[in-house]
Amino acid sequence: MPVSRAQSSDSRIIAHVDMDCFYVQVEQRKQPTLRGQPTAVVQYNSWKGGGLIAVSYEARMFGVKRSMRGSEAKEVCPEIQLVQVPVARGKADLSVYRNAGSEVVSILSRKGRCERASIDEVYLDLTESAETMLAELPPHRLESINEEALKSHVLGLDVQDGDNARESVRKWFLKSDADHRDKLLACGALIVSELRLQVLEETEFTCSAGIAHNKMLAKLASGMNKPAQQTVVPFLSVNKLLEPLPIKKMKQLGGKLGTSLQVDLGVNTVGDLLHFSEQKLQEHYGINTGTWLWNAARGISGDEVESRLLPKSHGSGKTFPGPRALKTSASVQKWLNELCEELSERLLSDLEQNKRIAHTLSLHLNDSESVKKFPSKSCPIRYGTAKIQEDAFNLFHAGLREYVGSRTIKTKGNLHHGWAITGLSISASKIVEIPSGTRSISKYFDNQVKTCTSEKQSIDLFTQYDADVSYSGNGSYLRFHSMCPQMKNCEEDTGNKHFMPIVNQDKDQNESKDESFIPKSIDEQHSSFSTVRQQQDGVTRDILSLSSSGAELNQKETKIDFLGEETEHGLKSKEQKWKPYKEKGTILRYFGSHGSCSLPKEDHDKILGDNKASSSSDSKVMVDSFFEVVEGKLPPKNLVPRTSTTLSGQDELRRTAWSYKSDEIDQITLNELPIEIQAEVRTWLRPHKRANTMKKGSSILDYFLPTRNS
Ligand code: DCP
Repeated sequence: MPVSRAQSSDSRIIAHVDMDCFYVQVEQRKQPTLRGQPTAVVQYNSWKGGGLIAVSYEARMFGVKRSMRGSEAKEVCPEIQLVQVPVARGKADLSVYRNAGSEVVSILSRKGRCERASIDEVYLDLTESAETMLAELPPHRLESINEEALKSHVLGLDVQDGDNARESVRKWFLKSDADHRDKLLACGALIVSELRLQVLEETEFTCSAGIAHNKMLAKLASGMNKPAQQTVVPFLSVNKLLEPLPIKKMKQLGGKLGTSLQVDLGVNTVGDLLHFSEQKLQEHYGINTGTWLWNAARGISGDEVESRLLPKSHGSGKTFPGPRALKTSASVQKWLNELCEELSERLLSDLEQNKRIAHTLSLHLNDSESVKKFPSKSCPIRYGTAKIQEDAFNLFHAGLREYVGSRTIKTKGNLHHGWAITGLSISASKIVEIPSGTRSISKYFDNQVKTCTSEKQSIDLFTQYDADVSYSGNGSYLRFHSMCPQMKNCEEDTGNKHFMPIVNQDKDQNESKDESFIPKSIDEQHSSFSTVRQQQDGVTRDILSLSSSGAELNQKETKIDFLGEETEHGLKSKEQKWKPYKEKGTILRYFGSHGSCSLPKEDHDKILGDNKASSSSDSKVMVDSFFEVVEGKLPPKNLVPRTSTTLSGQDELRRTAWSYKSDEIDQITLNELPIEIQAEVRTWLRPHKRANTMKKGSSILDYFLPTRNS
């Protein structure tokens, strides 16, 4: 149901930019010989030449439509060029189009808040830029108006033919006594025309745009004059635009609500809707929807342009029409595996490029042969292809149980009666950015790693992390667990019990739970996340856990059985546990292992000298040494300040390992910590000057560990 939002101002300048026959343009850029030719992009399924999903404007002139199949298109336009969508994993691979969309977004976002609405659509809030332009160099003081802007369609302008139209538009731009809102719109139109030119220059793509005072009107306008044109909606022309509009063309009215307006109230156009009072509409559709409808009919909409350059979710799906419907668990699993592999790649690339993680995995299925709806299911996401595949398949079974009732379900390729999957899609949503704090900490230490790597070891040694992160009110808890390969054997058995609450999407039962999975910080591109419920100090917590790259790590994690059973895969032996205190000091361990990273075992032993010569485990040596440094057990001679000028070989090793100075650390990072912690970290990072006060339960540890009562 639409949500009514108060309109903050009727002077906002909002643009909606929509790429023209987008997939075709992407293909034409790849193959320039296709430019100017009737072209269409067809689906992977080649039956009857494949279904058309994008049609060039040249082909449209021949009557080619998106609803056609390739063979039909050939009939109406024999010279049409049909380009097949790229294929990967036996299905359409849209990454080339997605990436092309991102190129455009990066250009459009230069002038204002930018919301990526789909693969080829963007909303822009240009209010500030337009106001600045109006204040500093309003259109009527411009020496000339660019040609692209002069080609604008300004609704309500009375124009007859091409030349006059351009002259009328010029006058409209230059009108110095225009209404303030129109002046702002004129500025917005100029800005959009320049942006569109930049898009063309930098990407070779054309786009069309609508410029208005809100999103709803801008979106309606952008499609009015395509391709490669823009349409402006002055305030006084809103009614003229809306009144004749078929009701179903309005955003959010294409479905049941629009049908109800037609059937129940006899409303066929937006103009018809104007005859109903707000109260009447509220009586029919409730207070909120009633008000929304009343406003929409008058072009009033308070929807804000959200600041979002990246997609809200990632999804991968495939349809299996008619005889290709999936009827066995094995076939569903095969395709789920393909879809999950793609999803996993996209999640990792999002993590790598944008430092974002998703929280919810959802499975949607369609059985078009049945009237019964296949229930959508979701659960917290665990990163790593194998885990996503496993979880997705378990979601399928959870859905299937519900769908077919209590009958026994066989899972090994046996034919099932009573279901046929015609659509399968898996998605990852609730995507959040990882907070910057530890990003900058990591960046700092990454630099250290790179520095020391060139001297000592490969950076690859440090690409694996295992971290648990949970949020517990002000007692933020961050758990970083860094693993050099030689430390793997020291993995603690945390006793983590992974529970994957399967959420019935339709009921969204566990939605609120996900909030507790908000990570405080994580930064590692090859990492893998999972939500786990951990029993600690007698308290059960939901924790997002980050482990090294995906499937490979399954063997050292407790596996989840969706159907309630819990199985253990290669859990570490009890002897390999960390000491309890050390288990908790994971941020210290994180720093510690980075500090230690430059040191091969023998060097470590050298540094540790008598103190740790008899240690039994390489990794334990490193970690213990770090903790002993932190606890002030090691003599300060091991902590040589970076400023040392003449270094012996041993000193050189120490310098690389331990001499972090607070003034070399990104101040933003420190400033993000609570005041009392900042002071302590600074002291901590100058170990040679540090007083011997670090104890168990010190404030830095308190900060990074869960509070006892949380
Ligand atoms: N698309 C798709 N399947 C659909 C609709 C669209 O795969 N049923 C893809 C192909 C389109 C792209 O999304 O190129 C953008 O969709 P649009 O609806 O914006 O259509 P176009 O950009 O192709 O054309 P137009 O210029 O009319 O916007």
